[in-house]
Amino acid sequence: MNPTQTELPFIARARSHGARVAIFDTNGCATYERLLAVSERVAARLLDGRKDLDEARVAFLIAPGTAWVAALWGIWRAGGVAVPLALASTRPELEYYVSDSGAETMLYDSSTAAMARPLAEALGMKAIAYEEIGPIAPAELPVVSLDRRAMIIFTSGTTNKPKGVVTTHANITAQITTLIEAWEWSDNDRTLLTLPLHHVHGIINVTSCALWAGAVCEMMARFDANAVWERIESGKLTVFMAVPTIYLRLISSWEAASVERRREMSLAAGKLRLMVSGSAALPVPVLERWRAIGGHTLLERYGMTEIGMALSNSYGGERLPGCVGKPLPGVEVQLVNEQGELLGEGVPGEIEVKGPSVFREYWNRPDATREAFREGWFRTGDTAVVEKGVYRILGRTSIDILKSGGHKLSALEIEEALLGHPAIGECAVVGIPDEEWGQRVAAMVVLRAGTELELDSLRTWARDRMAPYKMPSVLKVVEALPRNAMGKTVKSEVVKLFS
Ligand code: MLC
Ligand code: AMP
Repeated sequence: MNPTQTELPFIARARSHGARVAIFDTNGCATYERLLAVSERVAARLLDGRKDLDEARVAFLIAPGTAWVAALWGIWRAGGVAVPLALASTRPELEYYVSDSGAETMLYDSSTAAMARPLAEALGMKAIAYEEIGPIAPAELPVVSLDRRAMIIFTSGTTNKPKGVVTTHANITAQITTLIEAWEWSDNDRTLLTLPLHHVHGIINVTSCALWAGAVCEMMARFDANAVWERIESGKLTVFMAVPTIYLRLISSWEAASVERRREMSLAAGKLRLMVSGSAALPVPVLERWRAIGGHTLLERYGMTEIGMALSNSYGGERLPGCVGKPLPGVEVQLVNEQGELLGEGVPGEIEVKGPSVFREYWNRPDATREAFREGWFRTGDTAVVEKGVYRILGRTSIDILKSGGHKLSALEIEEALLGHPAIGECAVVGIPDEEWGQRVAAMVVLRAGTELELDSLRTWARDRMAPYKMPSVLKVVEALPRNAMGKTVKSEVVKLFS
């Protein structure tokens, strides 16, 4: 902690950007001054006479836009820990996030009130509607040191319940500043957020980097390929970041346009200074197609909720297709074998990461936190190989972790939910390779005697129980799951049976 620090660095940055426009959303624009004023109001409302929230958790379910940023900043300025919730989550999922994080307050907006307010009431939380936070007597805001907890983002893993990843203000500052330096963000930039705001990709890489730099961040309520092309064609954007599925959607939209319009679209895309892909492997054919259409070799980088971004292709130099480049400034990366021994070039191993951007802990899970580190290095569970100093991701060490449309999913979590279906006696969930989604969620099930199950009815049943991206989109009913001599399901066999 810097002993002379009186306010968090992002606040000092925002002050220096003053009257510049920070955000464009569906309601109009907001300057940095306005963001500061509104977030101060949110902080005062949350404090409600207290001097400091002292790391109390505040969950918020708010659509992307000025309100979302003001909520995040307000929570931070009041000394709270922000728990951003996913708009796509179902009620049982939200209940879990709120209960597990021990959030005392729920902030929501008019678009989420129908879900958020009854949930908060049922759980005995304080519920605050963003629109109802009116002018309020200015409160003295606490001094929040950088080593304090700032945010909990839930991530699915090798357990059947998601874990809360806790980052401090220092972690978040490091996650932002490494990207500002590597990708040369400046106040001349203008970006477009199309990603959900419950993952680091949208929260850190797009929104927080833009606002740190004094850039303009346009925020869309949700991804829409045609609307993104319109913004690209406006000629105003300089930076765009997305997951591979989004680039595929943009390619389809381009292909559906007239020859004349395509020319304009391509010309406009070529004017951006930086286009980045991440959160899942970017297939080389997609990179090549985008190069032909958009005139960019997409900059692919590698990251994770627990560490922010770790590896990145070069901004100014050569970008190698199928590779994720080298460690970002301030991030240490190494490859090790199962015994934790360091590996040399050309030998595949697990990626371990160290540095100020690495998270502090899994919320309330000291054992999981301990297991996630080896001698101070965070064990990512991803396998890679280094060739001429450049990293190439080979996959995950656990078959139970899936990536679909850029969302990390736990097969175990989905299996647990599916076992609640009256017709399902046993099930195995796997990810099967898919051009559009990277992986598709596939469920193999053994039915209870006398029952039947179709994919459509399973998805209808699942709608109230899991977010759309977790729902199986492939179903196979079998007499028995492939099992080994110990009776354990052999997931690799399950995958083969789907192909
Ligand atoms: C949605 N659908 C899927 C699906 N997701 N089908 C199969 N697999 C999936 N994964 C279906 C829905 O059920 C629905 O079907 C239809 O597609 C439209 O659903 P939607 O919810 O409207 O989806 P859409 O808006 O099209 O979403 C696609 C997307 C979204 C790519 C925009 O998935 C997305 O925003 N992904 C980004 C996630 C992200 O930010 N990841 C970063 C993690 S951080 P029907 O039949 O009902 O019409 C991280 C660290 C790092 O990874 O390195 O960055
Ligand atoms: P999340 O836990 O949602 O933050 O997802 C992080 C995971 O996404 C990593 O552990 C990787 O498995 C995957 N990932 C992120 N970027 C890439 C990439 N460029 N290539 C392949 N996998 C990636």
